[in-house]
Amino acid sequence: MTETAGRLQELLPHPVRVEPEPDVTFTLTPNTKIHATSEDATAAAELLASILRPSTGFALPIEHTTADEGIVLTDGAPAEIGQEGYLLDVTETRITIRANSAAGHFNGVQTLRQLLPAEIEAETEQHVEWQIPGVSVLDHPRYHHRGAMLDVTRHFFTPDQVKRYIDQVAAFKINYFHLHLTDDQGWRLEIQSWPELTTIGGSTEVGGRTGRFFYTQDEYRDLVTYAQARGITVIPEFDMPGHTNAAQASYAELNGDGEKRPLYTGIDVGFSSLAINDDVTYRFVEDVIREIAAITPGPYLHIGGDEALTTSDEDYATFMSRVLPLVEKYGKTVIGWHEFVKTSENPEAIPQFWGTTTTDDNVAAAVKRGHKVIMSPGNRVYLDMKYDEDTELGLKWAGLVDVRDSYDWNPGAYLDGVTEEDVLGVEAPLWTETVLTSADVEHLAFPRLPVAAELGWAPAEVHDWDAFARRLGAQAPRWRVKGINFHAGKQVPWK
Ligand code: TNX
Repeated sequence: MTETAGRLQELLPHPVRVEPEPDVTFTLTPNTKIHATSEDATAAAELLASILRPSTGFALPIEHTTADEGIVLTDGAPAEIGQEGYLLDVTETRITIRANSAAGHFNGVQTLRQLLPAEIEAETEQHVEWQIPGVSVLDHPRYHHRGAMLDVTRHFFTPDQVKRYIDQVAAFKINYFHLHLTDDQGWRLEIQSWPELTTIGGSTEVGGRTGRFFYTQDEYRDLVTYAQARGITVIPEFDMPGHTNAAQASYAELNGDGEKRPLYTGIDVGFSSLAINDDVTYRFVEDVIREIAAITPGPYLHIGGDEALTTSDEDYATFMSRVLPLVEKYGKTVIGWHEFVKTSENPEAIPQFWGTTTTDDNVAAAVKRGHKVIMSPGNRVYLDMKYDEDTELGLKWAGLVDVRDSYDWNPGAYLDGVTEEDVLGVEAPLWTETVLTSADVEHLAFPRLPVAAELGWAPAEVHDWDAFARRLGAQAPRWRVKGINFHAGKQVPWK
């Protein structure tokens, strides 16, 4: 097999159907044009052009007509591939992506990207033959929700660092980016009606470094737009009623005793709580929800709800009974860490399972009431767990999670009482107690983020460790070109 045809065996996530056209190749040239025949197709065409132009040095103009040759993105795919699916056909003269929505076009673009030589990932002009193997691909995801979470509280990441990670996850068809924006150590988003949340609560991080460690609302909007242009919806999280020390350090009135808490730069969890029986708490929460809902086009708002260890069960239920309706009042659907779901009567609300067991009575009962679940089991897809005893970064409270551990589980048959139909998808969180730089992010996320993306997208039938490890290893040349600091562990045969 030629190197070009070999790329058809290396796609990650694995598509539903790949039919090679032997001996056919399409070659990108300085004269190639991109044609996009709808608004949805144009959004993805722009992303495609921005990926292809720097490394090819070609102009690749986008035209809004169809054509017999070149790259054509067009609507009107068969209904069976759904809203996120796509068809990709490569002949000698034409590449066609057909989809029913912008999401489908974005997914097709990411597949096409992997069919080009690894040098396509370069930021400067490369002199290679830009050949693409002849093929007919039909593809659609196993699950709708394929998420990545970044904790920007324990350590702050600048907008450029967040964009770098968004770019990296988009390549694997991740469609939700969950930003963990508030915690004990930091409040990271400007709230105009409570400005000290950021001037005080956004002034430090784990380890005690100080600076302007928050996003203005404009910076947040810009991140949302950046993600959208890659087919990704941002999910903002405001963690409550626990994990709130940064807010309590900013405003005395959020504490029952009227005293500001000291800023916290350690890594303990479970010690803080909003005052459950004070009305000011709910004015505060409503202001936050109103402001964030107004600048978040996506449907979800994540309310945290985890590890409220100093809050009694009764207080926790009281808090949620007042807060969950506020999220709905501002037009958003609730997501929360799975503990909260015991308090929810609205089956639209989504628990995100983060436990390390395969039995959870609350989640099983919620599924019976009609809730769908996002799967983030700590001992499988927590990207901050160490790979092995030698990993310098990371924690190990959920266990050591080597690449194969992160792959060998079935999201649709993992939790007792939670079946394939109950699962909305898979999300890989990256908590950052030990993570300071983009290189650190990449060391923990690569390769386990692509593993989670595979579990969220690929058909269950293709699940096979050896075949997967080979496809994963084949990504390495692309990551080297991009300068991704991946963990080259021994379980994977790296190319
Ligand atoms: C648990 S998982 C937490 C986070 C920590 C993380 C570290 C969850 C919902 N809460 O507060 O950062 O463990 O792995």
